[in-house]
Amino acid sequence: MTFVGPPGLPRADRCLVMGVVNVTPDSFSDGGRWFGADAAIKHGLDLVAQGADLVDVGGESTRPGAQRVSETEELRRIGPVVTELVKAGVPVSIDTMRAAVAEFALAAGATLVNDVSGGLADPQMPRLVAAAGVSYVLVHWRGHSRDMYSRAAYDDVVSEVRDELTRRVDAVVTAGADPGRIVIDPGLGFGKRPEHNWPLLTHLADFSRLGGRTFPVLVGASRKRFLGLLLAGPDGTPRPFDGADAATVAISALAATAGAWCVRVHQVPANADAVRVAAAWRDAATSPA
Ligand code: PMM
Repeated sequence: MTFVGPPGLPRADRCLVMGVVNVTPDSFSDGGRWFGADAAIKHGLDLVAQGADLVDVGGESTRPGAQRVSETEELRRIGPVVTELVKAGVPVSIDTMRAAVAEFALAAGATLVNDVSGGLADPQMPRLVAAAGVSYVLVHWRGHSRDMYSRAAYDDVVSEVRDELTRRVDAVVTAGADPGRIVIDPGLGFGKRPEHNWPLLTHLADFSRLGGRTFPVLVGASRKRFLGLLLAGPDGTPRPFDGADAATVAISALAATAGAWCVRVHQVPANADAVRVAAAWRDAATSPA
């Protein structure tokens, strides 16, 4: 796998760290904490000061069971946050399934569109990404959060997710997008049960080669429920999300060692350390002793 990402995005000789700014009242782990624009802007700046290479701003929760927000409300949430972070020189990714929201953010200076629906939620998205010539995170997805577990059935999760991602890449490229600007994400937790996420993680390299093309891979494991379940107490109670940060760091180290291009995380400092450890590990593994 490759650390080289699409043009126009931060570059490093290691896996990048994307810090999460959820401007939502109801996201899984941090809903409500950065809901006001000022708090969200400060949080984004703090994440960069802590070592984030870019910041992912989202105005719609995708936690399991979440209902959709209106486009107007999503724009109201992300607008000032994207605008001010860009003004401060922060590389901004916009986490949205809506072409109109992506379009607003791009006009405000965002450099990456992160669409957890892989272009399925809004048929305008592939065309927008193509016309804008912007980099695009294409995430594996089978349907909206309100009922996504009903679609979480796989015989062979790795090959089915690969096949579905390949079809989405073809659709986005057919709409005119530059394949060199696509980042692939296996979509941990999106239409996946906890047991589906582990084989996806252990086969990350399989997602960097799709349909004869090579792609950078992004991993979004941070604080997800499958980590809380792994770390459940003796009575089976899942570990609360904020007790899953060390497990997230472990995943970041392992994913970066496997060659992931970027990890999307809520807590930056220890993950920024983890990707540096992974880079040293990879370098030593490939250099003569
Ligand atoms: N997960 C969430 C939101 N956006 N984007 C990408 N590319 N990959 C993910 O796995 C992903 C994402 C949900 O997480 P949160 O609501 O806890 O931030």
